[in-house]
Parts: sequence; structure tokens; C-alpha cells
Amino acid sequence: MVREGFIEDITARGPPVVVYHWDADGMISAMHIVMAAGEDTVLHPPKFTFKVTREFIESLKKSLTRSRTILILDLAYPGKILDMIAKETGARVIVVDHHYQEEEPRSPNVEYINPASKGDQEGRWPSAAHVLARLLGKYHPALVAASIVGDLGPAAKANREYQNYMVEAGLDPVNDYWIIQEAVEQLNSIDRMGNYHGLRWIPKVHAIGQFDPLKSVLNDPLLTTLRTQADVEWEELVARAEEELREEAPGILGVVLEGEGRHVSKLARHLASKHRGKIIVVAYYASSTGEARVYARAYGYDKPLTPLIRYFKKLGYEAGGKYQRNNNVVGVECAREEMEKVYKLMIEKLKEMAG
Ligand SMILES: [Mn+2]
Repeated sequence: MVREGFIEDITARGPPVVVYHWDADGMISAMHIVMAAGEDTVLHPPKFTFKVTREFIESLKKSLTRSRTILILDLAYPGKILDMIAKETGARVIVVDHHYQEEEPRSPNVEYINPASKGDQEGRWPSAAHVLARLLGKYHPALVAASIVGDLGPAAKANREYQNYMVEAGLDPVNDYWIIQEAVEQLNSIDRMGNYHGLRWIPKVHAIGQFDPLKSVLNDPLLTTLRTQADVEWEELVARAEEELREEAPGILGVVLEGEGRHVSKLARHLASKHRGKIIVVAYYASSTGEARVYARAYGYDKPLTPLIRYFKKLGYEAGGKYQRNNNVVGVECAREEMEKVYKLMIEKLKEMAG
């Protein structure tokens, strides 16, 4: 599926502006664009949110001074949002992705490159960077392998595309998996610590002038520092959470915490798995990004928590969640000042739902 002239095409009217997911796959995808299109490429990731805000659109417009093309990588924005981006910016918008996309009207103003949009049972499109690699025909195999490990975790070892990239990189898919996992952990530290500067620069730093971009990711001092910081903070946070977790009502355990990193989702998951059958409510403020969140999560609990979504939306909050096997979770966003209030409201509503 190599598309001849793809890079010439997207750079014809100036260097492209690249919008990408803040995980390993997103950053590795961005690195491949920089490697192909050059260091003038403008990196413009969102600030760790899937919400496309007015502020983001305005900043995107400003970043288009020398460009007429926006590439959106590894982000499954709805058609309506993409259409809005195209109309508001007047730029050519190209999406390169591998996420399943619900059937919805697609924007005629947007070009979609997503071979997995209708599903991918065989795992042929395990990462966005892999889609790009196929498109460009030029890629760094170990990095593309890392993008797959980033999305699939250890399940990547059984994935054909991952295996092929590893062999191409001169690595053993199973015995050398840990090296790739290390690189993924390095890249994921950006997300864990909410380091936006890193998110904007890391893909360029490792794409330009590197003899071996995989090694440079492994040795990157910023990533290494962020990762250590995230690990230390995580350990402390778990200890504090265990100590301060209190029974708010029969079957409902809760805790209010804050820290620098973006740990709330992982913390709710961790506590819920340690206290199966109970509902865990975690209120957490992350100073790195200024996000306040209140999560409810439960494992081994057979009633859905999802009625909380409607309840909080009615109150004017941003809320979302899932009710699937092993995934009974609701998250509410709020201002820092309101976090305690939202926490209390959630406990009350949960009591009502249980009773
Ligand atoms: Mn991905």
C-alpha cells in the first residue's frame, strides 16, 4: 500500500502540522513524519485530552502560518470534529489511524487513511505507526515494533506484524521483547507525568540526526527522569491511598488525593482490583496538567456504575465511562475547587443507586 509521492504531496504547500496521540504509538507516528518530511515539521499535539477545545483550534490556526496541511495521527476524532477542524482552519486535513470507527457521516473535507476503521479481526493494523510505515515505505522497524507493543502490550508477541518488524530490526520477537518494552515505558512517561514540553519535542529530538532512534529513546535523559519520577510518585501514591482509603458507605470505599502526575485512572484500577466486589471512588488532582477527576470503578460487582454519567452530565459536568466485562468505570471532570463536592455527590448518588 506504499503511496508514491505521499511526503512530496503533504509538504508541497509547506511543512505539515502534525496532531498526534500522546502515547507511544502517537509519538512514534509523529517521529516517522518528521523523519520523512524534515525538521520543519510543526508538532502540535493536544494537551492530553481527546476533547477538541476552542483554545486548541485557535492554537492550531496559529501553527499554520507556513503550512496548508494538517496530519492527525492515531486519534479517532469523530467525523463532526474533523469537519470542524477542516472548516475552521481552511487546511487540508489528513487522518492516519487504526482505530475502529463507528459508522458515521464522514467529512468530505477530510482524507481518511485507516485500513482498520471497519474492524481488524486478524490484527493486521496493530498501530498507527504501522499504517504510516506501509504508506511511506520507509520506516524504523524497531520503533514500529515499539508502537505495536505500546498499544497491545505483551499480546504483541503473538502479532504477525510485530514479529516481522522485530526480525527486520535484527531482534528476536520474544527474547528481545523487553528492549522494546523499555522504549515504550520511556515514551509513556510523558503521559504519566503530563509533560507537555516533552510531548512537543520528543518526536523531533529522536527523529533528527540520530544514528539509532531506538537507542536514543532508551537513553533520553528527560524520559528517564520522568519515568523515575512517575514510578516514585506512583509508589508513594499507592501507599497513601491504601492508608487513607475509608469506607464512605457499606460497600463503597473512597479517597481524595493529589500529586503531580496523571495517575487517577491507574489508581482507580489498582484499588478496585485490590478490593474486589466493592465500589472504589477516587478523587485526584494532577498538578502537571491541572486536571481534577473523580472516578468510580468496581471489579466483581454486577451492577453498572454508568447511571452516574447521566447524573453528572445533567449537573453540567463532563462525564464518561463504560460498562463491560472487567470494565465498570465512570470518570467525571471538574475544577479543582469542586473536586470534594463532586466526590461527595458521587458517594451520595452511589448510595442511592445501591439502596
Ligand atoms: Mn494507536
